[in-house]
Amino acid sequence: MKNFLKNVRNREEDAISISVSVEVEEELLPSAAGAYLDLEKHYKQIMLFYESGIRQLTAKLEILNKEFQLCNDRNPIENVKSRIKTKESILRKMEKQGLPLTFDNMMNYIHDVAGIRVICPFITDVYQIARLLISQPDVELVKSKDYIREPKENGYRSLHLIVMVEVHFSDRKRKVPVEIQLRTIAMNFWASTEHQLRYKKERDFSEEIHRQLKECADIMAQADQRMQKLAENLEVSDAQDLVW
Ligand code: 0O2
Repeated sequence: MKNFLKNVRNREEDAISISVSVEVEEELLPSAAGAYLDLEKHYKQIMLFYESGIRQLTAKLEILNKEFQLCNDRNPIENVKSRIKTKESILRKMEKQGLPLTFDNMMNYIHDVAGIRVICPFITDVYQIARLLISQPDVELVKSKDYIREPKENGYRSLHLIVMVEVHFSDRKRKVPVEIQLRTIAMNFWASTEHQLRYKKERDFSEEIHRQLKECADIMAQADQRMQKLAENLEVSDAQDLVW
């Protein structure tokens, strides 16, 4: 009995919200277990909400890619990956922002619980796909950060969008926030490898390592520019599309 109680308590602490407190007095066991089950169910419902937003947007991206392929004989999207942020990562972000750990705060202030990464061959593809997506009536742009035009200090490049996408559930229509990161293959090569080396490890890199990482990012950016020029010369892409 004691072990079971301990188990309930540990699993409850793992959960995202601390707004439901579970008593661990032995006589309160039935309601404690009930509260835990409710919490689990609520969490699953919320995750379904985010998962549905991802599905809706990935379907749109697939359609855009196929349509473009039919008209232009090439794919502007190399690949699409999606993820739901882990509970640990959500909690870390909320704690960092000083937010009380409640479902409401998660849904109102953490906009990258659902994330999609879109990898494109050319820079023009990145902007074109982004524009086509947000021009759809059921996709609302909430925020954008153009780290391609203004790369981060360490050389990170990507176009970040926070969008609200409409999803129809059995009884109502809801707007789901999703973060979309769009970048070229070269930008993704840098970001993925740099992530392996450093991101989130909070490891202190020497000035020299920073310099080398930045240099690699610049080499990738130069390669992107050259491929972009080639694509324009070969009329595979249009410089007019370099607009956000
Ligand atoms: P993960 O594992 O991808 O989820 P905001 O959301 O606007 O309050 P935030 O969260 O700092 O502020 O957003 P920002 O700056 O737009 O970037 C967040 C995400 O971009 C990160 O998510 C990474 O995916 C990616 N990113 C940003 N900077 C870097 C970088 O220097 N290197 C790499 N490799 N990726 C980067 P998470 O939540 O940190 O991680």
